[in-house]
Amino acid sequence: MEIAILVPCYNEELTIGNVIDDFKRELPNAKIYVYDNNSSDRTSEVAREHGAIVRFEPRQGKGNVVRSMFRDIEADYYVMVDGDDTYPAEFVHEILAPVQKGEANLVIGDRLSNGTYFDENKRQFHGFGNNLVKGLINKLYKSNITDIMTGYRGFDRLFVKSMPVTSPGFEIETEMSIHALDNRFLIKEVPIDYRDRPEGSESKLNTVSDGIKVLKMIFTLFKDYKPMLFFSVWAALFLVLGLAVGAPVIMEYVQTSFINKVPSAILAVGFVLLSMLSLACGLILDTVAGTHRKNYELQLNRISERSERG
Ligand SMILES: Nc1nc2c(ncn2[C@@H]2O[C@H](COP(=O)(O)OP(=O)(O)O)[C@@H](O)[C@H]2O)c(=O)[nH]1
Ligand SMILES: [Mg+2]
Repeated sequence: MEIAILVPCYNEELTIGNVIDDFKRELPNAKIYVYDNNSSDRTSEVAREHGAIVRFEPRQGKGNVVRSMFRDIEADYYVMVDGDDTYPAEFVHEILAPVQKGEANLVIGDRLSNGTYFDENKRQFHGFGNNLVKGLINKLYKSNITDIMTGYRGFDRLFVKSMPVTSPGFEIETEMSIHALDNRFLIKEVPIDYRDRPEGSESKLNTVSDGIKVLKMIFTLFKDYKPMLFFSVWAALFLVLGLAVGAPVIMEYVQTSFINKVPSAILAVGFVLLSMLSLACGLILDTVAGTHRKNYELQLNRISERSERG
C-alpha cells in the first residue's frame, strides 16, 4: 500500500528539511512530494537534498498546487501537510489510521481541540475568522467540524481523484471541507498538536484578504450546492418587502374600492415579481444541482472501480 506525503511549498527553506526528515522517520516507505511554487529561496534544493521528490508548479497559490498534486500523484493513501514545520509528524499514524481502515475518506487534523493552537498562534483576528467560517459551514451542513482550515489532512484515493479543485489559493481547505460534507464523504477529525513557525519563518496567509476569499468561496458553494435554500432566502426577503409595501394598498382598496397609493402598488408588484423570479431560479437550479449530483455519484463508482482494478 503506497503512501504519499504532499507538501505544498512557497519559500520554506528554513523548515522544509525538518519536515521531510520528520516524516521520513515516521514513515520510511512513504514517498514525499514537495511542490515548489516559484520560491525565490532554496526550498527546492533543500527538499531535494533531504530526499523528497521535487516538482514545480508555475501557477501561484496553494490551491493551484493541490490541483496539480491530486491530478499527478498516484498512491493508495495521501497525507497533506504544510512545509512550515507547524504540524508534528508524529501524528501521521493517527491521521492515516481511519483512511487505511476504511473509516474515513477525509481525515482532518484538528489543531483546535488540544488547545495548542490558541497558545501558539499569536495572530489577531485569526481565531475570529476561523470561528465565523466554522459556524457558517456547520450551520449550513448541520455538521460538527472543529477545524475547517487545517493544513494537515489525510485522504483516500477516492477522495483525491474525485475532488474538483477550483480554488487557486488558500480557499482550498474550505473548499475541500464543504465538498466532503456536501457529497457525504466519511469525515473524521483527529486532534493534533500545533506549534508556531520558528523565528524568521513567515506565514504566507493574509488574515483579511484570504479571509474574504474564503467567505466568497462559501457563498459560491452555498449557491451552487444548495440553490433552493439560497434562492428561497432571497424569495422570502422580496416577499416580505412586497407585503410591507403592498398591505396598505390592499387595505385602502378594501375600505374605499379605490387605489390612491399607485406608486406603492407598483413597487409592491415589483417586489412580489422579484420574489417569484428568485423562487423559479431556485427550482430550476435545484434540478440542475440534482442532475449534477447523480452524475458525480456515477463518476465516483467509476473511480473506485478503476482503483480496485489498478
Ligand atoms: N505552493 C504554494 N504553497 C503555498 C503558497 N502560499 C503558501 N503555501 C504553503 O502553504 C502552506 C500553508 O501556508 P502558511 O503560510 O503556513 O499558512 P498558515 O499555516 O495558515 O499560516 C505552507 O506550506 C506554505 O508554504 C503558494 O502560493 N503556493
Ligand atoms: Mg502554516
